[in-house]
Amino acid sequence: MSILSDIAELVQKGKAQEVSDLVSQALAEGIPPQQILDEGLLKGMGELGVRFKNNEVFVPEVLIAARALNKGTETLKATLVAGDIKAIGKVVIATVSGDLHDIGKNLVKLMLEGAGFEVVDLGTDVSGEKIVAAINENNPDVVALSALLTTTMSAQSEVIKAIVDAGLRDKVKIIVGGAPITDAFAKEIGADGYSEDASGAADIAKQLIR
Ligand code: B1M
Repeated sequence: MSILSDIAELVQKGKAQEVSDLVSQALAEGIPPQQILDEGLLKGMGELGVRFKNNEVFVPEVLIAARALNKGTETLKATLVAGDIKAIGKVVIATVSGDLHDIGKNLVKLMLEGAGFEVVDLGTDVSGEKIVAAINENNPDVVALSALLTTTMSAQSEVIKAIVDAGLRDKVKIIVGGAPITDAFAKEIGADGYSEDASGAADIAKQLIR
């Protein structure tokens, strides 16, 4: 389907407005949002990721592409997220300390919102201390932690420790994810749930609050 490959290519070129326009066009043509996400937006970022790894493109190009991808997912959001439904629960979400990657986190947020959760997004590079403060302030049912670097995986464990130390562990369920995270790692650090992808994270959050 050429519109999807066009989206993938425009993500790599960082053409935010064109990406957004083509996503709207794809939706108008009746292409399912999940397919636009997987075969257009994420395919583009996946291909760029390979070129990044091979030193064919560098941080600025990847940042511009990330902005284009985020703009595309924003355009999808209206379709993926239902309107005026009562929230089924509240989630505090963050990318952990030392980690600036937010595309996966944003997708998890989108899927959680689509599943009916209210989501408090603390952004990237978030410390355990800030997460503890956000739990006290927002009283969430679930804390969702993302990490994309092998060097920041351990920060997920530090957040869980901070939550335990603050005496809040019984008050929240904790889910973790991100490319280097595995189910075994999640269990090892004492998380309640793990998913390798964003829609799975929303399913697990729903199961955990049941
Ligand atoms: Co970064 N980066 N990056 N980067 N970057 C990776 C992750 C890397 C694999 C690239 C590579 O070398 N092949 C590599 C990590 C190596 C490692 O640790 N093993 C890497 C590196 C090394 C770095 C820097 C150190 C590079 C440098 O400066 N020399 C630096 C670190 C900065 C920092 O964070 N302190 C860096 C910087 C950047 C940019 C800023 C340029 C940019 C981020 C922009 C942004 O996010 N706004 C960037 C990007 C875009 C990437 C790649 C290309 C793409 C990541 C991405 O967004 N993928 C990435 C290579 C790759 O993955 N192919 C790479 C799409 C996204 C949808 O997938 O985030 O995995 P992902 O989310 C998935 C799942 O993981 C899951 O759901 C999503 C799919 O449905 N998921 C969860 C994520 N969070 C979840 C939470 C859950 C459940 C599921 O529950 C709570």
